[in-house]
Amino acid sequence: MLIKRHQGWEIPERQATAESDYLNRRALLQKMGLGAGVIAASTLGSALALADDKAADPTASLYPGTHNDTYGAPTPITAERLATTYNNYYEFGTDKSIWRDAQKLQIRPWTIKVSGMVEKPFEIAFDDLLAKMPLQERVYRHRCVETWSMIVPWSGFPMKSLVEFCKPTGSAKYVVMQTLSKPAVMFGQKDFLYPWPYTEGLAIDEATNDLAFIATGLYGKPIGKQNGAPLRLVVPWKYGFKSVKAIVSVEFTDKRPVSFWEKLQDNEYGFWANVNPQVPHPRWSQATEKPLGSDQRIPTQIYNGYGQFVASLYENRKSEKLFM
Ligand SMILES: Nc1nc2c(c(=O)[nH]1)N[C@H]1C(S)=C(S)[C@@H](COP(=O)(O)O)O[C@H]1N2
Ligand SMILES: [Mo]
Repeated sequence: MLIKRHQGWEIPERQATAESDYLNRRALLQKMGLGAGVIAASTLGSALALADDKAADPTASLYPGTHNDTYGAPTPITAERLATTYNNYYEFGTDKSIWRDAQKLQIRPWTIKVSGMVEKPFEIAFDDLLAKMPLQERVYRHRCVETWSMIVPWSGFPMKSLVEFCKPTGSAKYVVMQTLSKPAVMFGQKDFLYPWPYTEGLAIDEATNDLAFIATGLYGKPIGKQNGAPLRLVVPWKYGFKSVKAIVSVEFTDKRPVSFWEKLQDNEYGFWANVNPQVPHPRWSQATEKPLGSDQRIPTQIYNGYGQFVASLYENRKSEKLFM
């Protein structure tokens, strides 16, 4: 199958950070004669696998998917090495260097359970779901509530495609997603001070906003375990903790869920958690952020720069704590 690669995320050379592994890989592929605008997806997949010297993934040839730059082409793209070795994933520990431990997680077979207010509850294997979804690549900003940020090329499908596939009934108002429970591997889950499993939710109109995304890939490949394989939420206008990893449950309900961090500390981490530089965290300012790999802080933007796409969701919710 031939696909046209727009490569919209590729940034002008002058903006590229020298250490960007992703761009270096492009250069390598070009040297191998694979850098033309139109190349076979399967060839790209195997070339990337080769270049990465990683074990084969049965879905590798699907990536990166059709490039979609409806939501812009933010730059500079964070070095792949940084985005895949500096992570938040409390199931594997409370520091940032969990990437090695996360490799122990088994992601096949992987079943997603769809329940609650749906026409008919069902379970589906991850690979079957992936085969039914329209695979795209989008470059998004990511802003952690701790004030670090990154810009990465996710691959995956719109959350709204997943919602439509689940067939929620008219009474469903929220969608709740949960991470796998596996304390033997996710040893952080043995710590009973945390309300495991990690739970997050969105209002249905947020989940069906086209910006909300389910990532199954990153940097043109299947997403790594440390970043939430095999599938994780990406809601770039909200603080990063909303973007739940390693999803095994999707439930539709008319009751607003209480999410993981909200249960722990509701005065610091709310349900809506939209990015706003004007609303400080109780213990620190949110006015600026530090891009991974940079030693200079930059101003943070309202809705993390995505206001034109999502601000209207909150017009009738002004009485809520929208920004914490
Ligand atoms: N299951 C689970 N999902 C999670 C987290 C977590 O600890 N566990 N951390 C969140 C936070 S705080 C952030 S900033 C992002 C980090 O994603 P990344 O490691 O891919 O950058 O994942 C979010 N999703
Ligand atoms: Mo975060």
